Amino acid sequence: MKFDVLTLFPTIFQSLDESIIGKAKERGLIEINLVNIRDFSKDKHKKVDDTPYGGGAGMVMKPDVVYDAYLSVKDKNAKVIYLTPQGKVLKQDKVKELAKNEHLILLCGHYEGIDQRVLDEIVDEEISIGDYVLTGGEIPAMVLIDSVSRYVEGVLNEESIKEESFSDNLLEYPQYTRPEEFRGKKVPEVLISGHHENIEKWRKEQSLQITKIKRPDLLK
Ligand code: 4GY
Repeated sequence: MKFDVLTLFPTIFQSLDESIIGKAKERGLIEINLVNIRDFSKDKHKKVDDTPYGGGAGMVMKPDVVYDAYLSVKDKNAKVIYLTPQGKVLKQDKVKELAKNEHLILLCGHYEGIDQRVLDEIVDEEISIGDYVLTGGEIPAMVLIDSVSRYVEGVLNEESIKEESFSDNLLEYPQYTRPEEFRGKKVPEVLISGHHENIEKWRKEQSLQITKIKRPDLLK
């Protein structure tokens, strides 16, 4: 699966070189192509933003520069996503849906945002990662890449996929590792018993209880 990311701050995405997503890149399971929007400024000062018409604080990203960055990766089969608090709030079902795409183009705004005309011209879908305001779309784009990549074949081990579909729409049961006793607290007996049926039953119960207590809205 390929992600093209249009951004003024490509170095923000360096954390995607680590851990599971970094491995997935190395193994060629996903490709993350970072496109620096500034490279498409024709201005001698590499200007990418300007003051807003009608006045007001801050700067607006120029439509022509963003459009030329988009043209460099344009693909009729790709979906163009703009990360914005105005978008539909991202949920796991949507994450799974997005993972069916072979090619996504993620547009990251910064400052006061991007000129509306180029958004109207190129954006297929607006997505928000939650009801709060960030300084740019870069962190939301990384959230989308990370969550979607988990559904790309081979990125996670098959075990975790099975366990996840088993506990669909529930919160995870608690996990324990050695030592068997920590600050006077023992690991639940059933997990040491080796009785796989009982362990499965206990975990399912825990998932349900924890969901009831912490996120009852998920059960409705
Ligand atoms: N929340 N979910 C979000 C955001 C910042 C100015 C447009 C969010 O997705 N994006 O807060 N984005 C703004 C910053 C340009 C995006």
